[in-house]
Amino acid sequence: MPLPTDNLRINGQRLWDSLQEMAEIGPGVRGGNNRQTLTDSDREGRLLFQRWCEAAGMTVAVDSMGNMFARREGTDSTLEPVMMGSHLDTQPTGGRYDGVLGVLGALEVVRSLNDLGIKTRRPIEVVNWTNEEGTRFAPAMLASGVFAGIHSEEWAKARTDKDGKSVGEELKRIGFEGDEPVGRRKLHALLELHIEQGPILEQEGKDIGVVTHGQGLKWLQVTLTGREAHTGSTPMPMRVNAGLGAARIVQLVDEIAWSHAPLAVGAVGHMECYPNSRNIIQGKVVFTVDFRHPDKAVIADMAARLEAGARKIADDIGLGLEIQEVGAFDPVAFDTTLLSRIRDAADRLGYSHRDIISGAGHDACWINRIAPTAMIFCPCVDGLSHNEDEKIYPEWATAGADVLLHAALETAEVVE
Ligand code: HGY
Ligand code: MN
Ligand code: MN
Repeated sequence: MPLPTDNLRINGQRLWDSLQEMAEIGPGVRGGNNRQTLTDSDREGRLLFQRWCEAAGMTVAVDSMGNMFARREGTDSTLEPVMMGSHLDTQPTGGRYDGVLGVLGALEVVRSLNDLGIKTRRPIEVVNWTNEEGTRFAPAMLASGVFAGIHSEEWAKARTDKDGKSVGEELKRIGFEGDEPVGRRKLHALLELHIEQGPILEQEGKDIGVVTHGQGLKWLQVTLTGREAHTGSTPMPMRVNAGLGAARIVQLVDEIAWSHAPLAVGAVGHMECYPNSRNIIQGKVVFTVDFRHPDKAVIADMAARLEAGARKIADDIGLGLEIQEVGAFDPVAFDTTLLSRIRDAADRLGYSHRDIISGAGHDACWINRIAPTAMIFCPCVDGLSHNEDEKIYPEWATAGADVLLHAALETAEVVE
């Protein structure tokens, strides 16, 4: 259904300025961001977001997992809202746009509706989900997972960071443990704008990615236990080297992923070595294997082969081995009605588009379990993300938010 004017657009300059202003909070060391969840800088970013939302005439509610919901009333406030949003937390060496574009792009949609004097039948809510990244506290998409009924609130609040601080304690400390019980708030639909974090859209010269699916993920935390000993005086046959075991398992992860080319991916991003002294053979190594694929059976095969292979490597060296699943979600298929609206909006606005599968996980993957959900991608330079050099162009952000505006308006129903 074409809108009263097909040419409704957001204010791209205002969106770009807001993205740059938010990026000043929790700066990284090379121009990106280090605004990890539930840190002081996350609190500062949340407060700025809240001020902006209130200045746009919205009321902001916070649930017991710190999820923030900025609400713009519709003409019928009894109807379930259309939600748009993503996350403001970043990786320790993250970029300015991963997650943030989805939150501030949604805020820009509301700011533009205010400018244009457009009313909608359904309320609209802009969302900031707590701990999407899963870097400080595993797993990723933690609070949207509690909201969707995947994790219990108690289990989620007990997750601890490397210093032993818990999600529950840190939520209280930064003043974002809201009164609203997580998950009580209902929604009609969710739309999430996000950067692609991959190379396809830029390589193909496409403005918009219509995200039809999200691939599945499995995080396996491996603990290898050997024996600390002197690196100089201990004969090779006497060594029980946890570091050697870790190196062989990292190699195995790569081989398993390549065996399911071209779609499978596998890597070890997190690794802690103990005691991590130059002249002590590593006594313990803890690391997380990250496997992903659009097919659930392939993920299961990769995990099974990893466990069998790790057992053999540990036995060959004489290491203790513990493997614990610390994150997992199945591949998701997003809502076809919302996807059609996204394609139609891109066509109406003159933006090129292609269907695409998300390589990264997103809060939308969990919310898709409880309400119609879809995602919109914009390109990113060289497909680079989770790197301070992450880069997008203002026109890419504008195109994504324009499409979000149109898809949200069709879903929230414009009132003449
Ligand atoms: O790991 C992910 O895919 C997301 O960036 N948290
Ligand atoms: Mn993200
Ligand atoms: Mn991310």
